[in-house]
Amino acid sequence: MQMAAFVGSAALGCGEVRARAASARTAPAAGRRTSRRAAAALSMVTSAKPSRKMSTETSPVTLTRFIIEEGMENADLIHLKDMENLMAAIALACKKISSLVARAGLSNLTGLEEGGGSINVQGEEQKKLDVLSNEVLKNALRFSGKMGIMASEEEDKPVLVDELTSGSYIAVFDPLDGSSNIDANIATGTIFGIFEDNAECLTQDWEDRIEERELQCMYGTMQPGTNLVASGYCLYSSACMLVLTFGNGVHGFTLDPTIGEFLLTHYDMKIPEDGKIYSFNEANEANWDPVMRDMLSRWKERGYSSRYIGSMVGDVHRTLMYGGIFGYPGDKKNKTGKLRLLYEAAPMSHIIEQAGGVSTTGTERIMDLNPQAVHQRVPVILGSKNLVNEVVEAYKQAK
Ligand code: FBP
Repeated sequence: MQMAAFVGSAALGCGEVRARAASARTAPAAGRRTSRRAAAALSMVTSAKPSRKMSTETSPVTLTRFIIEEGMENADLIHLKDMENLMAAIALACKKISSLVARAGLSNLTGLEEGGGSINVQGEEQKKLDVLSNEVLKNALRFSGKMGIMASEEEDKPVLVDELTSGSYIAVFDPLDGSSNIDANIATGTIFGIFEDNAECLTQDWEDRIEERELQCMYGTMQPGTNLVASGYCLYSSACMLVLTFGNGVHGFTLDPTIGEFLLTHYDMKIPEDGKIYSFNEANEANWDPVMRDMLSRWKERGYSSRYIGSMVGDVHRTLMYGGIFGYPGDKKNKTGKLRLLYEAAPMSHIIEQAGGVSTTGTERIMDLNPQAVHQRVPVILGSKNLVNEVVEAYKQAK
């Protein structure tokens, strides 16, 4: 739900309402009619009864205020108390990464780490901002006092948080998704998921059995999406936006650079059940299986539009807002596709399902998948319920 005022059917932001009110004061009769309505709308915006579901000029709903009130209204969401610190840490890291990304060209932060010599566990050349964003997010989480283990796209294996500042949550994250787009200032993002420690790797006294403990913690990290207690992404684009779920709906917070706060702008986001946009890297089509190739031709026959940024966060965010279908299916070259289950597909599936959409490999619900490795890849097809279910049905028929 966006903060706005309505004149006829047109949604007007504060600025627009003020502008109309000012111009109507000098305009002839017809203008005056609009001014009365615009003025009424303006007073509605400024005098709207503060609600936790809507940020207004006089009552901005910050992320922290939202989590506190969400906790007071939903006693069953037992993790929310801990989420205050955790989300404050993640929000701080995202603000920092947003500013680093925005100033990359000005501060020599574009290009490859060590001129291309730094390769991550996936065999990808790390960008300077991949490495920096990873450090920023790790440190923010480390000092939240809630984190026990962190698994990142940029870390070979899960990182244990030292005793002093550790807690019992597990964070999985892609610190800067879509890094191939950074140097061109195209939308990128951060993806994160939060689990509880279910392998007692953080609670048991391991004495000096370090390796055994590391192994146990590795297991603790590899949990199915259904165990996620919170998931989200932060989009770095024309606006910086944090979209998240605690398992009780999806909410969007836009960074207000004038006060440096994420403010609630999208309460209870719902993905349209249908859509007319497909978002796939069609360059891989020749290697897709017949079901996906047939689906693509069906979408084209129906005159759907193709939109593909090449940053999962950007493509999924648009799909959430407008409806449609996004995917990176498996193909002859990469049987399991490209996207990572633990810190890309599972958190994004949590968000999409909480917004009323569907997320699948084509044959399995992604949230049910038990990761076998931290950097395991998985075919991903997600988005509007009716579009994705049609793909699931097509795979069933193809069996
Ligand atoms: P990283 O940038 O975090 O490695 O993520 C992978 C990614 O960039 C996704 O964001 C995006 O959806 C996909 O790869 C694009 O892949 P391709 O360039 O093969 O279409």
